[in-house]
Amino acid sequence: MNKIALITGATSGIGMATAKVLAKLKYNLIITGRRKERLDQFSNLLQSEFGIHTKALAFDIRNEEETTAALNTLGEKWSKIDILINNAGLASGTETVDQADWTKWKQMIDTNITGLLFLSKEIIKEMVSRKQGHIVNISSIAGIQTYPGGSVYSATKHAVNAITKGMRIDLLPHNIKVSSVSPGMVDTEFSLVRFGGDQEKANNVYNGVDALLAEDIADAIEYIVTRPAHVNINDMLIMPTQQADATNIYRK
Ligand code: NDP
Ligand code: 8X3
Repeated sequence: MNKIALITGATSGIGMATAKVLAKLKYNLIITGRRKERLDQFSNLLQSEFGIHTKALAFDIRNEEETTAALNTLGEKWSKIDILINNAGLASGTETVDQADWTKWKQMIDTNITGLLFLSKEIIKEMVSRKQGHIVNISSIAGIQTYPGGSVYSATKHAVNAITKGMRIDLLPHNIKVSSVSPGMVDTEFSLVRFGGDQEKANNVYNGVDALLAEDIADAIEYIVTRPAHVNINDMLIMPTQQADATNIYRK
């Protein structure tokens, strides 16, 4: 029987590329995101292109009731999740702390931390009862380094790193692997979202840089989830060649 993976935030970018990689490995996939039409279209594509079963769950990960309702539809067929990819997340704005936009801060905290925790908690229960599972949390270079205008986004990714380490310790007796991937700049919809749909500002982020592609991160995730049972990759920090760290970028 095919194994099952759940990927949050599979309507674009890293989540979408990861879904394709896991579909190629013949995982049946639960994919999530808010944009239902995109999700359903992608679900159909995965079925036809890779011959796998899929379940598309459209919900806002910040909303506990929506998340619970979505997970309650999994039933016997879909509840035994082998791999959980906690990918849904965002940065919103680049305001300095004195110019705080509370709504944006709250959106990042509620999505990147609270949403990740709430969904994981439900899925971990089943993994513990079966004594098997692998959780991969998508963190960031921002989880290691804070940069101007990135305080709260960076705080959320520092939190993801703390949660990853805590999960790894707590789940040690239950044979559950916990990994994280920490990318630098990846050319996805991330910057478009960060700048509220301003395409020009988003393009400027990647100006003169060969940024990472979503497929590069999916490739790393493929490596992480295909290691032998006795090997766990704790974290992978992956940068574009032209980016040394969060603030040192060489632009051609
Ligand atoms: P994208 O904007 O392309 O994808 C983000 C995904 O998250 C979308 O599928 C989106 O789905 C989902 N999402 C966002 N908010 C919610 C929500 N409230 N409820 C449910 N789903 C949500 O960006 P990336 O692929 O780049 O980002 C994926 C992860 O990678 C994020 O955690 C990000 O922080 C991290 N990352 C990104 C980097 C980059 O440079 N791109 C670098 C390092 C880390 P929908 O809009 O349909 O809800
Ligand atoms: C996204 C990369 O450098 O904007 O996590 O924080 S960065």
